[in-house]
Order: sequence, then C-alpha cells, then structure tokens
Amino acid sequence: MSGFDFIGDVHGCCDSLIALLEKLGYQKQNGAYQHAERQAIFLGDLVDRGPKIRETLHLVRAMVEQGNAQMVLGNHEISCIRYLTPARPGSGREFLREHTERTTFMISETLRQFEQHQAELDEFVQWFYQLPLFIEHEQFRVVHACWDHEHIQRFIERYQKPHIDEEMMHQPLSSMARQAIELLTRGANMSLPGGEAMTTSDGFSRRSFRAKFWHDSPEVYGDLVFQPDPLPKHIHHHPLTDEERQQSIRYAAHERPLFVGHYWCQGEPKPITDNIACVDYSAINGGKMVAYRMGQESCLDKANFIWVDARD
Ligand SMILES: [Mn+2]
Repeated sequence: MSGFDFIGDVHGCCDSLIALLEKLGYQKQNGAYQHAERQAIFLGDLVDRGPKIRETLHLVRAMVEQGNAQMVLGNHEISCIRYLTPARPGSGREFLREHTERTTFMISETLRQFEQHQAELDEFVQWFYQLPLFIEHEQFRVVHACWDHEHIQRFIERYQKPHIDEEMMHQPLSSMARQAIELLTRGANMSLPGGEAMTTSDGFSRRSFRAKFWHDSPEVYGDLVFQPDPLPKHIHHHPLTDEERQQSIRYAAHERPLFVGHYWCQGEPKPITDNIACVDYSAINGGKMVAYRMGQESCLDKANFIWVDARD
C-alpha cells in the first residue's frame, strides 16, 4: 500500500460513501470496493440515524475482509453491542444498555432496517468484536474520538490486543476496560460547572460537553469545547480550576498524525492542528462525507482533504 484514506462517520449514508470512494479512485471488484495502491481506514460509527445502514455495513465489511480497508469502533457500534446483549442474571438489568426512550431512539433506524434480517444484525455485532478500538501505525494513529496514551497503554498491557470482547462489556463502567472504551469512543466529556444542564440541538438535556484533548493552555470552559453546540455564555467564560486544566488530556504537537471522527465538524475540512485531523463533517445532517488522503507527510495538509456533499 502506498497510502491510506481516512474516512469519517458514515451513519448509514451509503450513497454518499460510494460517491466518496469513487472520487478517491476505488472500484468495485469481486463484490468489494478496492484500490490498487491504497487502503481505506474507517473511523467508526457506520450504524444508526441514516437511510442505508445495512448496505453500509455490508460494503465496509466486504472491504475489510478483502484487505482493502480497516476500521476502528465508534461509540454507536459499542452502544449497538450493549443494547442488544442481554445482561447477566442478578445484574438488575435486562440488557447491558438499558432500553430507555433515549437509547431506543438512538438505535431505532438500525433496528428498523434490520427488522427482516435479525440474524444478519447478530452477525454484524459479532464482527464488531473483530474490529480494533484504535490503530497504532508507524506513520499515524487512529481512534474514533480521543487518543489517551495512559488508557491505551493500560489496555494493551492487560489484554495484549486493541480489541474488545464480551467479557469487558459486562464489566461495570468503573472498570479499566470500560473507562478506556468510553473515553476512546466518546471522547473527553467535561461536566458543566455547578451541576448545570444545557439543551443541545438534538433536543436532549446534557450535563456535559465534548472537550478538546489537545489544547495546551485552556483558561475558561469555552477554550475546551469541541462540539457544534456552543456553551451558554456564562459557562463559556467560566474559569477552569487548576485541576480541570491538568485533567484536560493532551496530544502533543510533535506526535505522529492522529485521525478521529465523531465530532460533527462543519464548514470546509481542514486539520484541527498540524498533527490531528477530524474527518467527520456531519454527512448525516446534510454536511460532507470526508476523507483525508495521506501520503508521507508528518504535517497534515488542508489540500489532502477530499469530500462529496452528502446526498442521502
Ligand atoms: Mn461518534
């Protein structure tokens, strides 16, 4: 392989994904998209929300199985596994992810599109277990939402692999494995100060926000926010405590390029920093399906983003 194409959250937008793959020069052969010299790396979150979730899963799994792609797990794959996995007797729960109005809403499109294909969905859940949480390559790193050296090192020391398994899913949220899975796939979430809540654009009330993990000198809450919804003004200007400043996770500027999805970016694609790029540009919300086409560079270049306008 002479290069890698990092592709952001698909969320069932299969028509947009196909248009992007074709723009990148991939062609369908023997049932899977492939490129003679390049490999696609999917950033996770294939499922939920969009119109062609089943088609997306088939397309990406075929590419992975033929060696034309790799993929890391996103928080929506993790949630899907947990929503569908029965809890153990005595746990006080029926499923690992409780079936509330909110969790059922999040997975509803996936369930609806697999209504007549239940066995297939079970197979895809088993396939998720074969996908890594993160990829460490000599030229780059890949994770759905947040690279945290400490959690990743502990995970690898303990399990000797970057994959999750069903046993980890049954562990409490306080366990090392679950903490790592949550942080890597959901990102660094910070609680709003003083127990406050805010209403986000999807209509849910949240007590936390998605925070940057690379800012090196944050002073106020607003310096750490990394999500489309702005913080309420008085919280934006709320100063961070020393402890909060130290807790904000850092990915240093000298490290190899890191690719993430997850963050619903908007506007014209560009790197977040010289060595971090997000390739999720809200395709599911009428944004763009985005790839970063990597060569040998160590400093990420805006010119290497390739995208199509979402069409699903
Ligand atoms: Mn995500």
